[in-house]
Amino acid sequence: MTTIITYGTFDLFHIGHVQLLRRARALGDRLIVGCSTDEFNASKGKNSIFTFEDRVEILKACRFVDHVLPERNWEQKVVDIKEHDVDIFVIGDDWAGKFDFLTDASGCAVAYLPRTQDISSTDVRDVIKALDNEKKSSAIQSAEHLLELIKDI
Ligand code: C2G
Repeated sequence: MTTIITYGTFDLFHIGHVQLLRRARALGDRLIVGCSTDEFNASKGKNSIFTFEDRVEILKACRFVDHVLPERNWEQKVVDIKEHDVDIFVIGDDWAGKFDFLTDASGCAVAYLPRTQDISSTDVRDVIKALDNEKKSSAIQSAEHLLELIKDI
């Protein structure tokens, strides 16, 4: 039984997350995901749109994921890897080199997978904001047009 582990925020779940989880799972028989809590996110300087509880449920619904645990701090990885008898730690290559220490610290292999281009939770958030602004300005325009019509009565 080859066990894989990865960690992340996984906010506004998108194809980049799916590809990462699919490829991570393909490296073994079981994939564990550490989902960043809202508090840990704050320490990463991130505030997610979806709550921790919702992000956990979405990950659990993903067919590549076998188990989800809370990621509360940077230090827990070594303990998690030993506790769950993890063989490979996997993460996107935006983190390349940052977790090499895990091999010496916990005896697992470390794999950095290429990030999926042109998609991020920030991009998705920006698109939603832009659509929202568009809707607001068209609502204002139609209200102004209505006011003009009323004035002319
Ligand atoms: N990812 C990806 N392609 C994207 C976006 C994200 O492959 N276009 C990967 C990231 O490299 C990461 C995972 O999806 O492996 C989750 O990404 P985030 O939710 O942004 O996680 P992050 O903020 O990088 O937190 O302790 C590790 C941290 O918790 C990682």
